[in-house]
Amino acid sequence: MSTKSTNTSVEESQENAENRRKKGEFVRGLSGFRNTIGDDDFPIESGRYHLFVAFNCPWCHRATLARNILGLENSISMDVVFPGRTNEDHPAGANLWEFNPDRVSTLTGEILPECTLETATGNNFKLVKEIYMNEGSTEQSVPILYDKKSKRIVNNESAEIIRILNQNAEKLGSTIIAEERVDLYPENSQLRNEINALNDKIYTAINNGAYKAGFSSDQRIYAAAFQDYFQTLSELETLLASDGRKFLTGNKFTEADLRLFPTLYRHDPVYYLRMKLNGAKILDYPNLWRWLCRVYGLSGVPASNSLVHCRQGYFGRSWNNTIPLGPMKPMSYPEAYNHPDLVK
Ligand SMILES: N[C@@H](CCC(=O)N[C@@H](CS)C(=O)NCC(=O)O)C(=O)O
Repeated sequence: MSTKSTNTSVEESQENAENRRKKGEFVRGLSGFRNTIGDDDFPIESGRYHLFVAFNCPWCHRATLARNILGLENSISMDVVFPGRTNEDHPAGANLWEFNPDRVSTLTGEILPECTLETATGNNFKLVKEIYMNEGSTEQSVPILYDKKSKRIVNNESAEIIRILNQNAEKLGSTIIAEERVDLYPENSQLRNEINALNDKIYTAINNGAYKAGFSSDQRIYAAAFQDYFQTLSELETLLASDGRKFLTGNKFTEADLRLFPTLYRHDPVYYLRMKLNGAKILDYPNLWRWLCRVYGLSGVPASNSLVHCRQGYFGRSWNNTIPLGPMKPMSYPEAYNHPDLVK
């Protein structure tokens, strides 16, 4: 077990992780592949890299947001797994991500058109686990940034994947000219400090905090996560209200916004129920709601995800195999995020 100190804006401290897990706390493990691109092993080339993602996974959502916002849809290819894991009757076992575009969604009664086969390794793997096994690893998580030329995993930590894409967007083949492209992590030390501080808070209390609330089986751990989550939402609401800023650090969208978005986008339709985060809806926070709609309105953001996948993935096997359909008021989601009466 690793007890080395961790960057808590990227990953959770592993101190006493086994003990904490035994007591019912959900503790997220560390990601094993932490390479970057731009050296001899992984040169920066357009068309060379690939993403493996699940649309229901919020960590993958970071990567798909970065890919779309930075204009990398044409130069970074992508495969999408089915949002539910394998069942007990699967020959490889249960709870695995699978590439299965023929699998029928229990929500829609149809296949999910975004799901793909595995197209990057040359092996037509059926399971994400096989991509890792091919490199002697027992991990099984998404997202993965993959090198199609050397056939190796570059990185499986979303916080680092988005930095890699941002830093190298131009040479990776962005279709957006530099002057018009968002810089998620601009070279300005004061701004970077602000982004880092927000990342730390948002990762701990919101992104990972939602999982701690939803997946821990100890009431006190759940209650602390619940409280921390809503306390942080209130702080962010106050921050946005303070001077009418459009985004978390001012008038430009940055990595801090990108990292907040996947959780808040899921909050009303999924996490409110599934993660037991039923203290309030984002709709109850006027500034956070406007921020959410504003980010949803950025080019490439709606296409970076699908709430059908989120609903299917989070509620699929639990909840008696039926998937809650709401909210319906004031209207359905994600349409609410760009409805003219609600986006003010
Ligand atoms: N640190 C990783 C965490 C990714 C992660 O936890 N992904 C989940 C899906 S939401 C996963 O695939 N877990 C492995 C599994 O459950 O089999 C990152 O942010 O990239």
